[in-house]
Amino acid sequence: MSDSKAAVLVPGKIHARVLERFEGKVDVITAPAGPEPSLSEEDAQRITAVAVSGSFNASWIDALPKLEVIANFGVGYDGVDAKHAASRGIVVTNTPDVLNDEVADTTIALLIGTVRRLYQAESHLRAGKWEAEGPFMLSPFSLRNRKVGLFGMGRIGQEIAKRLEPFKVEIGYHTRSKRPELSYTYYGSLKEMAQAVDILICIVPGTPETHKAINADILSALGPNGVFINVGRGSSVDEEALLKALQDGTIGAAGLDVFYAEPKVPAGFLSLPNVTLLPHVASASVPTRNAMADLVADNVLGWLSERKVVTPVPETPVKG
Ligand code: NAP
Ligand code: 8YV
Repeated sequence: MSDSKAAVLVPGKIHARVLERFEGKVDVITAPAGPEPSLSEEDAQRITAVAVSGSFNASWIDALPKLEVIANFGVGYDGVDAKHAASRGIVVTNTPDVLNDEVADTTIALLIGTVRRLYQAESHLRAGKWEAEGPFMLSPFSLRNRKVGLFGMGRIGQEIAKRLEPFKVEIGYHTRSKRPELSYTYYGSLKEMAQAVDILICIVPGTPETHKAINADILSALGPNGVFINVGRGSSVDEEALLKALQDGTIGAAGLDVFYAEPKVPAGFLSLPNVTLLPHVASASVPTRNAMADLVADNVLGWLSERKVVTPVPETPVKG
């Protein structure tokens, strides 16, 4: 390794394109991911940038005295301690916007798949049951005459809402601040919205405020015809309460792309007929993940060459 190049730490795995973009421009230092840093003192003293997909906590940040920038692979940066980084003057970046359309498309697919039990219908066909036993059951639910409430109406939430318009459903949302430019119904509280709608889509970031916000009380307000879709973060859901609500008919169905302790999925969900489960794939297409990888590389290389980043997070604002 040449000392003249900047040293960039990649803890754990990252999209291959990030590493391709770094080739010949920086020295990449790899380390096993985990709660505590595992690095030589020599490497720790050299590292000025980090590219991470997953978690980067205060212990890692404090192990790197020369650290200047942390580029997160993903728009949600709940795994990175951005407040701690800000207190040390370290810039944090994420990957907003380039994934909005992909995630919104996947949300609509997950919603319809869940409401109409399409994944279960395909399993029926694949198992030879169509021929052996007859047609798949009628889906208990439909999108017809539905009211949809979005918990979160940011970059992705707005793309989901736009896609819902042609489905002729009523659309509302709950966020902390009303967006007067939007014509959708605003609800001042999550509970009020859960009472008023019968499909609830979660697309808020994972924060202390949204932690387990979807609890037994909210699910009970959503009601027995209610459908819950989560494409935000698993941490926003009390999974025990959700499992119970699906088992005892407190709500009707759920479609989940994200889980509290990924990649672990509570076993109870696997045997339920009224749940559709995806392994966190909302942005997982080759073109969209390439665009996210490019943004990570642009942020790191831009900072190292010109002290400029494309997409800083609000906790660490930097002039582009
Ligand atoms: P964004 O533009 O920052 O929007 C976040 C929205 O959540 C805003 O409308 C915000 O409104 C609202 N919000 C935040 N905290 C809230 C709270 N305590 N109560 C109510 N509303 C709250 O973010 P985005 O780009 O749309 O992404 C949203 C999240 O989606 C990401 O952070 C990530 O966790 C998740 N995501 C998941 C996948 C996946 O693969 N499943 C892919 C991409 C993103 P206010 O600030 O007015 O409250
Ligand atoms: C990615 C995401 O799957 O952008 C996000 O916040 O959750 C997803 O797009 C993830 O960040 C990469 O592993």
